[in-house]
Amino acid sequence: METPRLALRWTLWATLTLSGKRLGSVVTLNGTTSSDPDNGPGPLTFSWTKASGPAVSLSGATTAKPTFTPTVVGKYVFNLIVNDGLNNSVPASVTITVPKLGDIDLDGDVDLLDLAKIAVMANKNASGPNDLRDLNGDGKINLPDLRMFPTLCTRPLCLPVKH
Ligand SMILES: [Ca+2]
Ligand SMILES: [Ca+2]
Ligand SMILES: [Ca+2]
Repeated sequence: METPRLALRWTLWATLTLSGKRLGSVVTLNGTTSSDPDNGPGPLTFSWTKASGPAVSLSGATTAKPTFTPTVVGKYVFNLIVNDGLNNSVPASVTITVPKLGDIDLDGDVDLLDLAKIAVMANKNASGPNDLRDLNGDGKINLPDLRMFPTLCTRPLCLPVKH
């Protein structure tokens, strides 16, 4: 009895050094690199479940690429099991970090260090719908995002915690 091999990979945006996903944007999970060494007896089927994290509705939980829209800050952990018509794979797990809107460096605070990371990208296109630096989610990193920033600061005067 062999077990289907399974691989998870991040979507397009995984190559970013920014590992978080933007609050309020659709996140796509991707199980398409899962494989079965002998391609049978049946085509691979997919079963995603949420292992931990805030309540969320996963759309397409039996497809290769389900989606969800995080509306709450937190870490979302999903498990994927594939089945080849006979056997289940071992579960693979993926963690999606969704920081506060404006927390670009993922340290839990929204402060001037985060603003600096947005400012250096000013007038560029966002890397995709999950780009943390596109605060208003319009696909561009520009003045409206910089204007929005002060409303998001979690620190007095937006000043970082001194280390
Ligand atoms: Ca097989
Ligand atoms: Ca931060
Ligand atoms: Ca924007």
